[in-house]
Amino acid sequence: MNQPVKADVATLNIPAYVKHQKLINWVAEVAALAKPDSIYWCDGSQSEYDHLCALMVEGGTMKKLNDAKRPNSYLACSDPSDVARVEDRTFICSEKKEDAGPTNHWMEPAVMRTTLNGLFDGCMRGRTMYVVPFSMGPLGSPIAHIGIELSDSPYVAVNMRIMTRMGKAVYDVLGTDGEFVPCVHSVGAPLEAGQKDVAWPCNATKYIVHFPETREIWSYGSGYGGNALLGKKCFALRIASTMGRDQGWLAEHMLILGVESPEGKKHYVAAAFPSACGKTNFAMLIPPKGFEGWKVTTIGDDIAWIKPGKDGRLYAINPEAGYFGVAPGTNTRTNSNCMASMNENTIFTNVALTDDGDVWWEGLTKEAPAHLIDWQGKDWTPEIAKETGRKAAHPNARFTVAATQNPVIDPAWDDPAGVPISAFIFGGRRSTTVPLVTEARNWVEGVYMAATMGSETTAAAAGQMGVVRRDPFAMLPFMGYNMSDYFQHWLNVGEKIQQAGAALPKIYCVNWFRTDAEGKFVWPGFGDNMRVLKWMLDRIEGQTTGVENIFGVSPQFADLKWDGIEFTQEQFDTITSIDKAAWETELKLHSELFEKLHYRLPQALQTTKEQLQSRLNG
Ligand code: TSX
Ligand code: MN
Repeated sequence: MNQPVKADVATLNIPAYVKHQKLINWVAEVAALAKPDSIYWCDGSQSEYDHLCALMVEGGTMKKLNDAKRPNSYLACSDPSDVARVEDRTFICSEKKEDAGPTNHWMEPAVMRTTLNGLFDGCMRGRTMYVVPFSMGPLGSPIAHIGIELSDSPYVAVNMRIMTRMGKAVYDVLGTDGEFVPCVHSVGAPLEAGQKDVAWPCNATKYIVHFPETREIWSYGSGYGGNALLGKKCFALRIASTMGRDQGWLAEHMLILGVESPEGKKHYVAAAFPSACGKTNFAMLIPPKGFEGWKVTTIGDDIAWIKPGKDGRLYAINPEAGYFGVAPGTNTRTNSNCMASMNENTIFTNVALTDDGDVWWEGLTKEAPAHLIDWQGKDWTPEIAKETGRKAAHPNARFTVAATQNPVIDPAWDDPAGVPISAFIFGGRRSTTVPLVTEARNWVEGVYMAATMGSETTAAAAGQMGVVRRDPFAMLPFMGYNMSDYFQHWLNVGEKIQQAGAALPKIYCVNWFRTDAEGKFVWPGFGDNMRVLKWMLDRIEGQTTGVENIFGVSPQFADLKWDGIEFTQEQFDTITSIDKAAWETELKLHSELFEKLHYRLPQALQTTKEQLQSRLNG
């Protein structure tokens, strides 16, 4: 043990089914640098998964939950310092700074490579390096892409098996010279000979680095979520967005859902919301009373890859194969489909442990259990919580679960061709100003809506509460290149669809979060979002008109189906009214954003803002 691995074929343990020399060379190179004790090539099998989980139970990283209550499920609790994505440690290392743009942290690639070479030198000593082959999207789909993650974290390996199509079948698609995105990950905690490991190794120094031109990802120091499961935010959004720009497609921070009417008319929509707006809940929505026979089904809850098809329309896949969702706040009322998904085969991270070996988090039940072990391993009681404000689960605690466990998974969720997108929805959490739903009159106006979308910060997010933060396309933390170039790319995609003579998806702006004078939410509840979805479908089918307002087309009270609830015209007015003074302020904030993004900002968006301003004045 503890002998540095030499980059020779003998110590690499290459399985016979790996026939890709460039890949083998790269694994050898990284091994020579990081110097793991051993290399393990993941095949993606159930027995391998079980074995790695058992290893982690033995090492203290995971606890096995009560098999009678939560079969084949585990709880992992992280180091208290390693609980979320680290945006200020996330870098886009394009050759030119302006290609990363003003919304990203940038460092010169050569400088960053020197830093990384230093950090990664010997960083896997005493550990196993896992070779994790994965496909983002259905294996072999023309919309899918392959990645290989090298990681010294078995927690990463097992989570990747749930979150992606992971396993040796990937090598069949890759062949001898197929393309893959190389992803290197280390927790940055080498072990000296005889040194005992900790439950959650990580490093105070963290780097989440993307090289968009060479399409590489290097991640150091964190074992958590988006920092470590590199297929997700790093690949499927940051790197894929640059691939999309170069190749004419879109990588978006969007859920995809199917809506089917009782008559069997079905449409797919993709929707972007910033964090803390309930994307996963929306993706698994249960239609309310009065909508019997309507069905909502899930394609994906977080990311969409969208490519033009031969007919010119846009087709979307979910590049992921699982959900890595926030647990707190999830319950049978907010998302009973999600709760059902988590009944078994689930990895929980940073939730609390009950005395009978199950899990609990804030918002799971009205009343907390009398005693728990909190996410930091300490005794927790409702009394202690009252005194200290300590949470049983970390607010960013997560579940990792396979998409196939979702009771409302869409039959086409794994279709390599993707599903045709009829509409894009952009939403935010706004207590004022932004009405319930508005349809853009054209593609450019829709892109404007998306570019200027904002959301009020909640307690869960860092910084002040209730401040509107601009989050263009909900992509601010996930953009792999210059935001203004990205706006232009969206405009270009729209032009191409029109040139192909295909129907453009409609674009909507929604806001479920308007409050009344007392600060209470006016919109009745989560399932009621179905009423808005139905109006969109009616619009797509040309069955309802709506009225024009200063920034688009909105429904009148009678245009929505109100069956099953009491909802008054007055309540409707409260959440659809457009306050001119508020919009004056809003437009100033749009101007601020545009000033920040002025370099290469598409003129069409400036013009749209001017038109909006003159309609407001007029
Ligand atoms: O997820 C949410 N969605 C999407 C659901 C399909 N949330 C939770 C956000 C935090 C993750 C929402 N919160 C939504 C929503 O549409 N709307 C609201 C605000 C709201 C909260 C409570 C009620 C209504 C609106 N009323 C009752 O629960 C009775
Ligand atoms: Mn997300």
